[in-house]
Amino acid sequence: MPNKEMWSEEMIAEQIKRTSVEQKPADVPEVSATDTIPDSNKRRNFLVVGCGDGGSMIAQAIRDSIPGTYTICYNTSARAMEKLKADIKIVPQAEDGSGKVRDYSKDVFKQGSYKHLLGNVKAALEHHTDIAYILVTTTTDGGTGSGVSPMVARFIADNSEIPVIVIGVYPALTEDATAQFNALNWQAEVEKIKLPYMIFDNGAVSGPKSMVHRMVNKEIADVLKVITGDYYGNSDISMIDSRDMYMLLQHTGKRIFIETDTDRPKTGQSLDDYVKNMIEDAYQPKPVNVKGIGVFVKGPASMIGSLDTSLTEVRGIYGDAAIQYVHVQESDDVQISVIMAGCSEPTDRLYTIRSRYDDIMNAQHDDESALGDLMSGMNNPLGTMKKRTVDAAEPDLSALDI
Ligand SMILES: Nc1nc2c(ncn2[C@@H]2O[C@H](COP(=O)(O)OP(=O)(O)OP(=O)(O)O)[C@@H](O)[C@H]2O)c(=O)[nH]1
Ligand SMILES: [Mg+2]
Repeated sequence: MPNKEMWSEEMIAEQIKRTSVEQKPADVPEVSATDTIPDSNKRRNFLVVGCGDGGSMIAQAIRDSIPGTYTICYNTSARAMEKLKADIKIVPQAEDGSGKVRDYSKDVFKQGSYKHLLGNVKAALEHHTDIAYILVTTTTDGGTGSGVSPMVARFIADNSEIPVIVIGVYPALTEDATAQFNALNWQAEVEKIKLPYMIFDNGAVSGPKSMVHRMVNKEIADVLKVITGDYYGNSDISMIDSRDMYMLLQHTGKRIFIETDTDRPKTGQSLDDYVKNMIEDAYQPKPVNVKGIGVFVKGPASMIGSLDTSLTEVRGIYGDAAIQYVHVQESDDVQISVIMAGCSEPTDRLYTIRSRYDDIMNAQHDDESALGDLMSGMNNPLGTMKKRTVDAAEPDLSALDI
């Protein structure tokens, strides 16, 4: 009987195959099965890379709400980062904001920040081997986060093996034309980098800015718990495990819409109706052309027994998904969630951004200066003054005596 050290690769492969189907002959030493059978009850932790002010605040909100999250925040403004809670903060020296210019932010990043960022991402992945997804969070209408986030996400995805998801927030329609312009440019770049992404929307909430930010950030952290496994555990009824989640998020990819709620469906209310309401109320543009759906239902036996998880009506409206995973779990508390992946761009919302931009720009008139008319026929009452000569070599310090 060979001991483990003497096994050939073929023997190990054979043994892994056996353990994965749980056939363990008594005379062969046991090989840990954790590599072959993913533990579905394991948390799927995040490394979050926050870009810019808003993106870093979102990273912080996720960190506050989901234990096990590791955050790296990148910003061009050090002031905003002072109070921020993050595991790593990266601020390029001598920078102070981007002035809402996306290209400026990209240039700064390309000049060297990318090396610091990647070094820190790699170190984090080495120390935290339980990280399942990397999230790149950003607002889409400033300069810093909007400018760098697509290239940051692509760059990390190209240099690590962990799946990357981009999370962006569209601006409220009350933001200026530059904001609307930046958001459309961000959207175009995010489609170009071909990574899965989620969109949240400051325009979906009305109220004072700080409140809107807080609510949207909280919502982002909340729906992400559907991915980590915070909300759903093992179930002997029907299970979405880590591989299913990966297929939905990464393989189906494109735009991903996730929504979750804790209300119990009203008596007689169908799951279709419940999910339609959830989509209406989301702080995200509605899903379009859905290709993959994950349905999660957790609740008492009386509730889960009466809900039809096929979502025929929802699929009729938002896209008849080619693949559907279902999780049903008996539990005292209620949690109902959907993941809709493979969505097309949220075209309707993008049109509102464009028309807001047009409205502002069309309202801008370059008023002709009336000064020429006002001053015609006037002469200086003091007569013509001699032009003062300035000595370029010697500064005029006279003003300092005042
Ligand atoms: N949801 C949300 N939106 C925010 C937050 N902070 C700022 N915003 C919004 O994000 C937009 C862009 O602002 P910032 O995130 O500060 O932009 P930035 O990436 O730092 O880029 P610059 O400041 O232009 O260099 C504005 O419309 C803000 O109202 C936040 O914490 N959450
Ligand atoms: Mg900023």
